[in-house]
Amino acid sequence: MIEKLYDRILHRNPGEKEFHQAVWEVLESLKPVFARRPELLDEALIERLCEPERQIIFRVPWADDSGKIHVNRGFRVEFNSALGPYKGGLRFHPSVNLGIIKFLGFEQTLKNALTGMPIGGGKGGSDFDPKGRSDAEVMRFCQSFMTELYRHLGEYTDIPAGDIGVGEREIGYLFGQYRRITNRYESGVLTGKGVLWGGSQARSEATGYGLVVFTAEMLKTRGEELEGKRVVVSGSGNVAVHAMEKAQQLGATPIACSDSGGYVVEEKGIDLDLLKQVKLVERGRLSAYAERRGGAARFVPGGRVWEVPCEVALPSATQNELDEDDAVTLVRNGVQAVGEGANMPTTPGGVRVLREAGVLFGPGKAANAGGVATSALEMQQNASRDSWTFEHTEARLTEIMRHIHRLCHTTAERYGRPGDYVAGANIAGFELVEEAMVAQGLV
Ligand code: NDP
Ligand code: 2IT
Repeated sequence: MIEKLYDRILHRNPGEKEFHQAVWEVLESLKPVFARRPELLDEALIERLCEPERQIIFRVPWADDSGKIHVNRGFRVEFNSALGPYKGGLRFHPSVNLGIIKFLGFEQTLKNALTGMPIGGGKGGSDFDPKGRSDAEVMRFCQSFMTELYRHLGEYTDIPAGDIGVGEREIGYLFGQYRRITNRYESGVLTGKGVLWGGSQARSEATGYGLVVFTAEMLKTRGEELEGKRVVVSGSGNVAVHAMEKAQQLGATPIACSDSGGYVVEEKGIDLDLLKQVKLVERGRLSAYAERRGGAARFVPGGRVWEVPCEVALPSATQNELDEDDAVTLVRNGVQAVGEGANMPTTPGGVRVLREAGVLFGPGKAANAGGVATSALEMQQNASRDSWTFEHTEARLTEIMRHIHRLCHTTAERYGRPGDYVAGANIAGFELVEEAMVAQGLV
């Protein structure tokens, strides 16, 4: 039955390979649920869950600094609003297409359910490449993007945030344009804002921090702790840098990270202040970080960061960046835990190798949910016109991550799959969304 269902979804959404992959992983996990509750199939719950409520595709014309005109494509997939308004980030990267946004929106729906916060799932973005563009060009692009998107948004309707290529700078330009068009200071319409103008403390740190809290919770189930462990992270953007920061605070040593040009390894630990300066402030290359560290760091152009031996691996760049061969290398080098900071960074073959080797594996929709959970905390602060301290916000984030860990752990046990966080996350997320959908009639 499940395979037939998957076949129908495949044919209905041709060419969207990342979306197919995300759906298949969830369907596979749900087998024990259908075995216990076959009526779910009659109610076409899966077909409904896999069909976005609304998909918006639009033209984004803009002029570069020399006056040359460019046309990009904008997307917003409003996936599921059973639990709350659509919520999820915007990705600006040349690889963006409908299939990628749909996979992200599908994952987001289940992830947001796991947080226990009242948020539905959505995702958006554009094939715009911000690399090498001036601030003025990025601003004009964001203004053009929002000039179409604003009509679909609202604090009770759809609330975007950042993702790859979208951070506080882009959220600022987008918010400014939304405010001008609507003549409303509607803080709750976007999250990831600057703290001066309605943003939450700890939002930029939240995904990476939450990822490390989740990974530490997994280790605890085996009587292990992060302290003293070597951590390898892929990417060197928002999620990666803050994951390294929290790992270091907890006594671990982040020894390697990467960007699209290669990886850097530094056995004594990455210099996080310099890394932040180079990657987050100057928007430079990791190779420049290594140059500035002199002999202390080694840069490997085009290399796979998973070659670096470690006990904890945190893939935090993009989808399908840790494959079967990488997993074999990690296992051979003695990895104990893998926590996904990115969305779907591990290929199905990679997941299989890690699981068969008994490595603790935290799937993205659970392990990286701290970002969107803190976005929901930002919405709470906006709704009550309040702003919390960093300490209070981080304490809430930590509590939410522990809750998600417990939920995944106990759900996996309840279905006879102890220690299987993939099954736990997919089943727990599905049960929450499904219950809300059924309660609301045929939606
Ligand atoms: P950033 O844009 O801040 O950083 C992305 C990093 O990943 C950069 O180092 C970038 O390298 C690298 N990267 C991106 N695409 C590729 C690619 N195709 N090949 C190789 N390297 C790549 O993004 P974030 O840190 O915000 O996001 C990272 C991941 O985390 C994404 O998968 C995102 O969906 C996920 N995520 C983000 C959340 C958030 O709150 N921001 C929340 C939950 C998940 P380079 O600099 O060379 O481009
Ligand atoms: O993938 C994700 O969870 C995000 N990019 C964050 C979404 C959000 O709305 O904060």
